[in-house]
Formats: sequence, structure tokens, C-alpha cells
Amino acid sequence: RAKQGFTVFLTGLSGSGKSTVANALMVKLMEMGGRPVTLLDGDVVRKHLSSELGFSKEHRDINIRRIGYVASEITKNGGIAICAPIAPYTATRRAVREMIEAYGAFVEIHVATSLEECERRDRKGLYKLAREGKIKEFTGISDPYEAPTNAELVLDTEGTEVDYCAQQVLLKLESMGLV
Ligand code: GGZ
Repeated sequence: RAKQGFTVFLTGLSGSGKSTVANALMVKLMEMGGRPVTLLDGDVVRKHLSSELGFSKEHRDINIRRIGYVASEITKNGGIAICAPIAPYTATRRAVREMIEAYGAFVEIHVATSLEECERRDRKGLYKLAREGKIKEFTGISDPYEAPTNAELVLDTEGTEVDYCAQQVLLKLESMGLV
């Protein structure tokens, strides 16, 4: 019998490494073959699905629910969805979990790289702008991030190879009988 569909949901601060881990994981899952893999990355979703939305709590929640809906359809059809938004609110993550668990597994992964490290990296210069007040409601600086307490896996990308992080996710998926 074909294995069930599932969603890997990576949550964490801007610059925590969600996209990098998501991409490495996607490559590994595609190499394994079998089911189609769909990546729903934060900034790509915002460009194509949520371009009218900002970063208020209301808009973030709409954005996350849209991602959850698409992932639930993929999961329902036996595919693999990898999502990588910040998703700062516990209640919204829980709602998405419930939406997806109706059809398959929901694997929540907290990319728990510290704010200090994310700000040190500041790959896009957004933290600097947020500190200067030029970006409002910036997660971790002037907007909340509610850390998960029920994640299936916690990763810290500081001083850890991205490939090793992706491998940790694969091991978790194996232990859950998903791959
Ligand atoms: C957080 C922001 C903001 C504010 C723009 N707060 O590092 P990035 O650039 O590529 O990832 C961040 C992305 C966050 O979008 P998400 O859809 O993942 O957020 S949420 O889940 O909360 O809906 C960052 C950029 O957008 N960005 N302004 N104010 N991140």
C-alpha cells in the first residue's frame, strides 16, 4: 500500500535557516523517489499567493492558513508538502496541524536558531532596518515569536551543517514511518 501523505512544517525566525534546510530536505526526498514533493517557502508564497498581505497578526494568520490549506490538499492526495514560513503564532500553527492531520501526518520542526545568531547573520539586512525602526512589526524585534512547545523536532542551525539538519529531519520521518 502506498504510504500516506504528510506535511513538514518548518517554523522559526527570519534568517534561522528554514529555507536552506527545506531545500536540502526537498532534494533528499526527491532523490528517494516515490511521492511528489512540493516546497511552499515563505517568501515564494508571499509573492504568488499572499502578495496583498502585510505582517499584522491578522495578515500573518491569513497567510499561514493559506499555506496550511494548500499543504492539506497535497497531503490529502498522498504527496509531501514542505512549508517554511515564520508562522509566529501557536494557535495558528495548531489550526494548521488540525487541518492537515485530517488527511495525513503533520511534522512540526522548530528551527530554533537564536535571535542573536539570526541578527548576526542578517543576510538580507532586515534586522538592521528593523532595529532602526524602518521595518515595523518585525518578528523577534518588534513583533512576537511564540516558540513551539510541541514540535516533533527542534533544530539549531548554529554551527551545524545544513545537510546534517536535513538528515535529522529524515531520521524523524523514518521513525514516524513516513518514508
Ligand atoms: C518578519 C518580514 C517582515 C516582518 C518582511 N516580520 O528572511 P526573509 O524576509 O526572507 O523571511 C521573512 C519573510 C517572512 O514571511 P512569512 O510569510 O514567512 O511570515 S509569516 O509566517 O509571519 O506570515 C522576511 C520578510 O518576509 N519580512 N517584513 N515585519 N519578516
